Amino acid sequence: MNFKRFVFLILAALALSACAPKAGGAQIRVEDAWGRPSPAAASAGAFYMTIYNDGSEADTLLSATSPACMMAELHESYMMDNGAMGMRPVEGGSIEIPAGGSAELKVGGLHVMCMDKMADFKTGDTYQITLKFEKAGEIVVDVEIKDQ
Ligand SMILES: [Cu+2]
Repeated sequence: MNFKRFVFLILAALALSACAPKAGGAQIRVEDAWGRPSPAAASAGAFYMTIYNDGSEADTLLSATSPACMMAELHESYMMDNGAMGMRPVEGGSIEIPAGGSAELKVGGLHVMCMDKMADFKTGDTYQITLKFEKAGEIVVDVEIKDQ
């Protein structure tokens, strides 16, 4: 093996190891991101998804942004004093994803509130949303608009 080839192999090995997931830490995976169809006249819409943490450290979803929304907030639904369902920003403004666990954003529970929507949400449309995690950093997810 000549020296040049040796150097190439070392560099290739380094490049590969840079791509491998880090041992431990938070390893975030987002599945089934979706939202209900709604006309642009409806000023807000909700996005739902399940966020898995396959790592050994808890991580925290800090915020969300999307070109489909002027602003996005992390919300929770709750029972108001009068028995009706209301919603509000989550306490502390963030959602923890436990190590080896998951957080389910679902109808009647946690959700990403898409405020001042920039578009009609039509069945079959897909919008990108960027989720920012404390440890995992930014993760871009496709949200599918569908009836469910
Ligand atoms: Cu909401």
